[in-house]
Amino acid sequence: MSFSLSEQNDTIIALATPQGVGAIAVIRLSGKDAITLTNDVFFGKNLEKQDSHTIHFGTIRDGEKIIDEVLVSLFIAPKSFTKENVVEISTHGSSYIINQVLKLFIRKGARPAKPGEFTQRAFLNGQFDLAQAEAVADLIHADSETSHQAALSQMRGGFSSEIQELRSRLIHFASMIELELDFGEEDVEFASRGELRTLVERLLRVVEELILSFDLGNVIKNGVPTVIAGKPNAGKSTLLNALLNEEKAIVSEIAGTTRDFIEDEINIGGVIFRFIDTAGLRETTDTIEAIGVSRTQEKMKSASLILYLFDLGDTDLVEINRDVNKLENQGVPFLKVANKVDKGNTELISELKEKHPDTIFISAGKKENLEDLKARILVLVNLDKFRTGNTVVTNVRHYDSLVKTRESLLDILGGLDNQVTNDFVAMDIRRSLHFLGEITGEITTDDLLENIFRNFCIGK
Ligand SMILES: Nc1nc2c(ncn2[C@@H]2O[C@H](COP(=O)(O)OP(=O)(O)OP(=O)(O)O)[C@@H](O)[C@H]2O)c(=O)[nH]1
Ligand SMILES: [Mg+2]
Repeated sequence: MSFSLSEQNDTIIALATPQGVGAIAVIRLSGKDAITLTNDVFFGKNLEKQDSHTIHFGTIRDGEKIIDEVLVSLFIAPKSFTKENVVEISTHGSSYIINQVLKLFIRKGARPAKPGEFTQRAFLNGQFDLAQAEAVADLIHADSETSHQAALSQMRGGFSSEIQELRSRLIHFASMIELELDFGEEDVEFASRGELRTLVERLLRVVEELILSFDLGNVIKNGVPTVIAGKPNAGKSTLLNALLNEEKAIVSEIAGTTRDFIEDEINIGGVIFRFIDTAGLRETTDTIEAIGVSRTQEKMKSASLILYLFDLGDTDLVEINRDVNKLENQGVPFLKVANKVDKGNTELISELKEKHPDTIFISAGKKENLEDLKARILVLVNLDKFRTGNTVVTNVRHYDSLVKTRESLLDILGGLDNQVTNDFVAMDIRRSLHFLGEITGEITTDDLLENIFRNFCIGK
């Protein structure tokens, strides 16, 4: 464990709001002496005689010197985030005041909190399980509506309760089989192998679904990788700039302007997209441009979405059909985007409307129809499944444990198929239980805990 038991008894203190100047700052204390220590330096009501969940106005003083007028909120154990006594002091948000208050408390016996120590105490005191504790960190770092939703639902335990229920059913089987082992040579069967197989298969389905959701979870956290691809001069860089509302990429009438890829994030309807502008696709003898083209092809393979952009004035149906065919074979979802609609070309436009009715006509240069394009992008990535509250795994640690769980579950099934002896089945079940338990924190190692809480910021 990263903290010794005696450290667990300390009263810890940290700034809970961001560093820097703000209208107010909140300093948080947690521990047995949180209220006594505060009462010592607070001039106002006697805090030790007040109810939990009350707020009190007064001054913080260092001897005779008034440091600030403050509001003190009291949370008496166990009705607090950490389940310990917690005091939150709202001061004015100057770094001078904050430092004076922190120093004063540390002189009186509080200890500066380590990163994540508040959340770790909450976990150790049974406020929530490990998956939920990690969700607290994800929630703080969530910067879009969808990633916020994912973290929130995980913090509320949606993810853990599913795992816990399945795990407890498996524990039942484990104990039955252990019991059989106790009977040694006798031919008894407490645990029906048929039922065990059914349960393991069900578990496998859930675990596999969670593993699959990791891709979606990743996308939610890091943005949907979206590649803008097409011939040189199609207007790819112009489109990136128009979506970003800034002149990020160089635009010119020279074909082959963009050589390396350029990327940036755009929030569309609460979902973060990572747009990647690429080198135009063409056969080229220029070495550097050729490297750019091969990078484009790599980016296209790993994209979640491709915007296939073409210049209405510089292509024909034969070429479009050929490109669309290639894209269909690649298997990455794509949108057909016809650019430079402001320049016309009525013939090709009407051909497209007939043969490719799903084409979107835009003018990147004049910023026309971009809202339509955004709406179509959102439909294509379809995150609705997630919005309705389905469980999404966003955490690499959970993902690892799930993959290991899957392996050991498959081992149980393999063992049943090959009619291995009970002790082998029991061993595989124990392994599955171990990995499932790793996710919720029923099974933890010192390294694991330290790793998780190290990623928190101080004050959390
Ligand atoms: N009329 C018109 N011109 C446009 C439009 N979009 C882009 N252009 C022009 O097309 C030319 C090429 O634009 P870019 O954005 O550099 O094209 P690109 O696809 O990034 O080209 P490469 O980087 O060479 O692959 C520039 O002169 C743009 O001003 C549009 O919607 N209408
Ligand atoms: Mg370009």
